[in-house]
Amino acid sequence: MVYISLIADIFHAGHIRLINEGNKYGEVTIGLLTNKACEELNETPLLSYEKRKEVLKSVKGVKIILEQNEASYLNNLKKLKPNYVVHGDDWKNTFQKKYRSEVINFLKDNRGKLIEIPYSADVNPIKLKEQALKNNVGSFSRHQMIKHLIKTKGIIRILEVHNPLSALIVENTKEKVNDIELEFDGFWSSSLTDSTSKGKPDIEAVDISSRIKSIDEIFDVTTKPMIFDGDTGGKPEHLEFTIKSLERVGVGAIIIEDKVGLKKNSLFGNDVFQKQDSVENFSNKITVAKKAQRTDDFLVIARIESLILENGMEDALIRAHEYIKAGADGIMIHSRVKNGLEIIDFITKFRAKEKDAILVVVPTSFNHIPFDEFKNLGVNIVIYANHLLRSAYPNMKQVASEILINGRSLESESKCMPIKEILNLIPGTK
Ligand code: SPV
Ligand code: MG
Repeated sequence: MVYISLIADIFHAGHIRLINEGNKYGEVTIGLLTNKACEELNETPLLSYEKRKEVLKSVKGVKIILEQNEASYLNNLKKLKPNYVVHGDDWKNTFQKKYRSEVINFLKDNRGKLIEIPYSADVNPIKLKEQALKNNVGSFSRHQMIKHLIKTKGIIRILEVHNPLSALIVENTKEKVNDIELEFDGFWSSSLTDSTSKGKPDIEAVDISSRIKSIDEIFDVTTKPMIFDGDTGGKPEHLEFTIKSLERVGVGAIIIEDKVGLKKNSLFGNDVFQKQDSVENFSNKITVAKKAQRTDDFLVIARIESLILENGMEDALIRAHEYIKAGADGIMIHSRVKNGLEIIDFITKFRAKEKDAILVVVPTSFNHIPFDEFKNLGVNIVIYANHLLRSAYPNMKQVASEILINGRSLESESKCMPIKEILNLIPGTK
């Protein structure tokens, strides 16, 4: 028996070479990685497990396909006791080398052998996948991706965007950390940064048509999914139309907050007058929003302002359970307490009772808490809500001042990207 472990999301010649090699030694069993196992490898397949299996079933030389439910091969190897495992030699020097060592040790103890074939450098699955995403190939389209990503990854990272250029930064930033390629999972359309970039206060003064036009422009040049900051959601009768418009353009989720009257930004706290809605009214708004959506995939997340307005932990927890009862897919809990104890207290108490509801945090004040800690606490979405606008503004302001002070731009050049770079920034400029 020959065991080959595959994700086989985009099936290519490299897979065929592996399977052909396997057939030289015996009958090939494929351990097809489930979405959970893919997540351990930081991979999010475009295609569902069933679709990937369907393709593999028709491939010559594949005898059996079964689930590999973990990134580690050990459970399947113990069950199957194969004589051979076949793999590309690319895993020797990546974070997957620990799985390789496990396989080698197991086979040594069980009189098996690892066959490694040169990795096919002519096929670049990452490039293929990027291309596929750009062309909207795959089982999931943009409006479904927020729900799908939470289901497969457990937790996702979202970064604020306020125009197409900032969205392209979020779209394309990738960093290898401890051998794992990291990127943001999607965009946050922030009411704070969308209105600020338009020179208006964050008081629902930018109307929904303008907000949606901005999203359209962002979606023209990107592929990642978006969560929309819906402020209070307005009147329930109006919210119905907002939800339908958001779904139509391809937004995956809306977050609405339980405030009434003239909405002010939460980070002001009680320095300005802000009032929380009643549980009954806001629950009704949630129910209306859920009824308005046309697809199964759109998420309505209820944002609780009890901690921001110092109405207490008890109030926040009661509201969380009531809002979920009213139909909310999840809760966003906001807090201004810098040391993070309040937010951790809420998360722990909430998760003790609500196992499945989506939980969202916005670590602007408690910004020392790392993503992985939120992951361990059972958070599902971490939104970095305003950082691209806040980081761009100081530099622009300083350059404007310097040009006045110096009567020329020479002194500011080091703060500016080279002209050549900006000319080549956007593909298709030339
Ligand atoms: C936003 O980004 O507009 C938000 C989050 O609503 S916060 O500004 O922290 O209230
Ligand atoms: Mg907002």
